[in-house]
Amino acid sequence: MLMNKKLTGFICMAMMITMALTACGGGNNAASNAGNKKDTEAENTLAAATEGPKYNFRLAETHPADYPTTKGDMKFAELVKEKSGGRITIDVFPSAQLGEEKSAIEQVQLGAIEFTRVSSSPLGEFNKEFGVFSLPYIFDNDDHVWRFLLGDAGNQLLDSLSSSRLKGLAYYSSGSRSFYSAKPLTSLEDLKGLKIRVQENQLNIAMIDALGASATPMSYGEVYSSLQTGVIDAAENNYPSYFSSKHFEVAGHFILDGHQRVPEVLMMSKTAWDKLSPEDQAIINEAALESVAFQREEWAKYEKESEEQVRAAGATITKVTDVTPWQEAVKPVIDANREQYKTILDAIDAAR
Ligand code: GTR
Repeated sequence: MLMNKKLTGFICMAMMITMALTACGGGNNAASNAGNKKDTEAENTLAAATEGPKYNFRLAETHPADYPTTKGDMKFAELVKEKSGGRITIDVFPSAQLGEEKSAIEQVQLGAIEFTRVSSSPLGEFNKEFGVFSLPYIFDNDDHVWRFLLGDAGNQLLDSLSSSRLKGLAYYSSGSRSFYSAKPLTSLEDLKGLKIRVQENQLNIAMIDALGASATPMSYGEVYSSLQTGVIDAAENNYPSYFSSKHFEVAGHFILDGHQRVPEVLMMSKTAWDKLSPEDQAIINEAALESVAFQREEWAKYEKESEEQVRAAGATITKVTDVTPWQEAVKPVIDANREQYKTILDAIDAAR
């Protein structure tokens, strides 16, 4: 960060000199001298980034290559390569090739894999603070989530990952999660007694219990066959995952209650991070943050497209018009955890 600020400062200064000389009628020579200086500074930036050790890192991703989180990862890798003058490369491994999320987090903690993009929900088992996102109905909408994530509390939360041997880099969009099943789902009552797959986080079990169903935590990759063979009756996710994983083929009833908004997290192994120079850390950090806007755009497009696709495929979609009974049913889960998450919940309320 320091180096880049300094160099960006030089470039700005060079640009100001150019503008000032031109405005004062400094003539072509003066302007082009300043222009030369600017070119030299820019070359220096690149030279400084290009010098130093070479790295080839790996990034573990659960989703396939065309999914918005994977596209975000790839944008991140591209920016890192560019900013380091090709010195730091990151190979993105999509479709859980390096393991399901829980295992990816463990490997990143150990430094066996340098990067991963995972959901906050399984991450909550490695860093309690992240459990907050598994509490149901705490956000009103996507804007509310992003106001929180981009504020101080969201940043502190990312920083808190260092105590879990992880370096949090950025959040990505993940919309809201709702239930789906092969059985008709048109009201809260329909969930009663169902075996519902949840992400691997204890709070999800409490939430499903409170809704009168029984929770089966399992990894994402197992859900399709478990729905197909009847090991579970239902699952829950956002439109993009419901579509991309083809769960809609084996669970064609989707009820939009939007119980959770669980952001995605891009992170690095703390062990690998600590070995980097401050300049390289700055490159990684900047690239991660710059990739967010791109991921959010890709998300918005894909969310719309996946809704259209599952509707076209004949899925039955029910919108919950009054979410109050759902919120009341899960209130005991919030009450039981309010104290533990008080500071973060207050920050979430303040971002409302
Ligand atoms: C998706 C998320 C994945 C994974 C999956 C799941 O929304 O993007 O990282 O956590 O949910 O339900 O396991």
